[in-house]
Amino acid sequence: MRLIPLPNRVLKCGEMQLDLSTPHVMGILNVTPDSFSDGGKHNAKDTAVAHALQMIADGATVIDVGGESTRPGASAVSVEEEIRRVVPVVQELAKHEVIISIDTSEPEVIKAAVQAGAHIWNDVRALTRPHALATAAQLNIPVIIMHMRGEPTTMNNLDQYEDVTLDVIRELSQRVQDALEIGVKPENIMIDPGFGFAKNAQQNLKLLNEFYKLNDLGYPILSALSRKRFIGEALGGADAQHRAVGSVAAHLLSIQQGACMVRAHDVKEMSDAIKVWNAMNNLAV
Ligand code: 9MG
Repeated sequence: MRLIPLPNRVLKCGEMQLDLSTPHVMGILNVTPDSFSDGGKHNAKDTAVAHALQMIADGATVIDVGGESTRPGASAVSVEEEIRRVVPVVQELAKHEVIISIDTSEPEVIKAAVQAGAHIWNDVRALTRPHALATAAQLNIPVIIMHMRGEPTTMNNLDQYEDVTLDVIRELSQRVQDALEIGVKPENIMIDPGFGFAKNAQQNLKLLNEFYKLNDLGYPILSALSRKRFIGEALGGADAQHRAVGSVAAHLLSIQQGACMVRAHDVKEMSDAIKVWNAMNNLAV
């Protein structure tokens, strides 16, 4: 592991700007039917928005809204259904001072979401769906290009690497190159090594230990480790609800190595950890 200062860079998100010289928390807002089902007591949209507002109060500067579950075994969702889940929430969040990212691989979903006020495209499939590259160039918004092999349904059989870190860097670099060639601006690109996507526990740990090597690509880096299975395994088999501290620790290790944004469920805990990290870094001695 090597310590790396964060880049002096700004991400332009519509009228807002994100200063990437200090780490940011991206709060996770899943708007799949199972995420906010409370037996019909509250409207699912209102419950989702209330959760997002709480994450903002807890320190999130970005909210990542997702209407498709990428867990292995999750059922496919139509574009129309994804739009129906995501857009009303985005319309509501756009009334607040927060940067909205959309976790989708579908060009029609991101177009509808941007129309409704979203700022960033977070694509776990790295703009591989038909027309995705051209749409990213045309929308001229920041895009998060994540490393994965195959699809969430097939990725677990695709974890053969010579050297996981170097292979991820090479494959991400190719996706970035494809984006640049079609006209995506370099200042709109963020990268993400895709922890847990087509990687086993040992490979995820090696990637975390060598996270600093991703800086060689020259783009701001998102790290998304929150409650992932390998964190649970490192904790001796903790279930998802008991992985907050392990996730915060792993995220901090990635921040030390250059991550300028972390995608988190446990926003308050993560923000507190970053406050300590910032205090340490701003020491004038
Ligand atoms: C939506 N989503 C789930 N896991 C993710 C990860 O590791 N990175 C990014 N960018 N998005 C993710």
